[in-house]
Amino acid sequence: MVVTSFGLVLSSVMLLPAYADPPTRRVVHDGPTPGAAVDIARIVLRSAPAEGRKARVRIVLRKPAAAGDTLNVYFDTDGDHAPEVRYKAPASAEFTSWRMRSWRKRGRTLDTRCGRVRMELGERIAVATFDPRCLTDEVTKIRVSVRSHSQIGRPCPDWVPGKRRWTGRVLAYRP
Ligand SMILES: [Ca+2]
Repeated sequence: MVVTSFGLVLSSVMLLPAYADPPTRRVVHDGPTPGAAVDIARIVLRSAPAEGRKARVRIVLRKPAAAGDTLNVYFDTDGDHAPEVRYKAPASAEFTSWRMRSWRKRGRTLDTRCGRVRMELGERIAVATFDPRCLTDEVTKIRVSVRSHSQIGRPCPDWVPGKRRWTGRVLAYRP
């Protein structure tokens, strides 16, 4: 994790009045993180295009993914601080997803119909998809937190937007 010189760069929608709906896209830039095994440059969260479709998280790395590099993508769907869903994806390997009880405590594994994440060796961009209805039909807003680490040697994590911190919310579905 690093506190970037830019702080959290949220999209210009912050200028909207407080009563406005959340936006459908959030971008968080993260400055270089010295020592991070998998240095995350940027994440982009987009609402699902329509009900029945999936929201999308694009994760841009500073260098191509190497063996052992792993992404963890956490989703908040109910507005409280704890995540409800976590995906874990080692580079070029199958991902696993769980229902979460807290940041650390995993519950049952989730059906892949909820969404997926894939990071390919040698690629700088990874994409996660998420069905906002994965757990309940009542989700109207979502937000994410991304943690990278290495499974080889020291884990050296990088968190965006920060350790156990969330992006701004987006609408679950585009209006
Ligand atoms: Ca939550």
